Amino acid sequence: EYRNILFSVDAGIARLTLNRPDKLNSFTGEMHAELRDALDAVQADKSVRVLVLTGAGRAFCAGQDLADPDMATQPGGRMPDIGNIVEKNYKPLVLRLQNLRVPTIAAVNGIAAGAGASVALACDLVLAARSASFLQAFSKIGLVPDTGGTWFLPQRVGMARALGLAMLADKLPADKAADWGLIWAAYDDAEFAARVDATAAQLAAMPTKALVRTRQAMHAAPGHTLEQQLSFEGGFMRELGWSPDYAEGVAAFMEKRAPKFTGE
Ligand code: T3D
Repeated sequence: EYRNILFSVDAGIARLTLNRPDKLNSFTGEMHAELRDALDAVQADKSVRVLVLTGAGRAFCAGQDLADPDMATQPGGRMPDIGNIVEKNYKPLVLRLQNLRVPTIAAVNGIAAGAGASVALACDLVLAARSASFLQAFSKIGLVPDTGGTWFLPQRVGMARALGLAMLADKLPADKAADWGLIWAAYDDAEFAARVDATAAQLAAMPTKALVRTRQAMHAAPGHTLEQQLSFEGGFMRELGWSPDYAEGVAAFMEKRAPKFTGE
C-alpha cells in the first residue's frame, strides 16, 4: 500500500499518479522509494504495454519537496548533500523511466516545476492540459536543472530556448511548450483526460518492443557518428525482424486486416 502515489494496471495501461496534492505532488524520499517500487512492478508485469504518469489535484509535480527532512540542515549545521539526493533518488527514477520495457506518457495535468518538469521530459510522449505550464524553477533557488533537464531540454527545444528557459525560469504555458516542440501536444482541459486515455490505448495496442527500441535508438544517436548509428539501427532491425509482432504486422498488411500485436 503506497502513501504518496496511486498505482493501477488495467487493460495493458499502468497508471502512476503522484499523490501529494496539498504539496503540489512534490517529491520526498518516501515518494521516490514508492516510485521505484511501482516502476519495478511495471517492468516485471508482462501484461503492461504503456505507462501513464500524472499528478493528483491541480499540479503535475512541483519538483523536490523543499521541506523534506532529507533537505534539512544536517547535525553540526552542515548543509544537506543535494548531490547525494540526486544520486539516490532522481538518477534512479530517470533511468527506470528510460529503461522501461514499455512506452511512457507524461500526462501533465497542471504545473510541472523543477524536477517535476524534468521527469515529464524523461517520458516518451508529453501531453499537457492547456492550463498546465512548465517551469525550470532551479535557477530561482540557486541550482541547475537536474533529473536529466540539461540533457532533455536542449535536445527537445535547442540550446537558445533551453538556456532561456533554464536561466530566466519563466513559466512556459502548455500551448507554447507544444509550439516549441518541448512536448507532443496540449489539449483543452475538458478533453485532456479522454485524449490521454486514447493515446495510452493506442500505444498499448502497438508493437511494444519496436516503440522502446525507437526510444533507445533516438537517445543513443547524439553519442554516435552517423556510421555507428546506422549499425545501431541495424542491430535493432535484426532483433525486431525476428519478433512475432513484426511477423504479425507484415501478415496483417498483406491480408489487408488490422494487426493484433502482443508486445512480443
Ligand atoms: O534534493 C534536491 O534538491 C535535488 C533535486 C532538486 C530538483 C528540484 O526540483 S529543485 C526545484 C524545487 N521546486 C521549486 O523550487 C518549485 C517551488 N514551488 C513553486 O515555485 C510554486 O509552488 C509553483 C510555481 C510550483 C506553484 O505556485 P502556486 O502559487 O500555484 O502554489 P503555492 O501556493 O506556491 O504552493 C501550494 C502549496 O504547495 C504550498 O503549501 P502551503 O503553503 O499551502 O502549505 C507550497 O509551499 C507547497 N509547495 C509547492 N512546491 C513545493 C511545495 N512544498 C515543498 N516543496 C515544493 N517544491
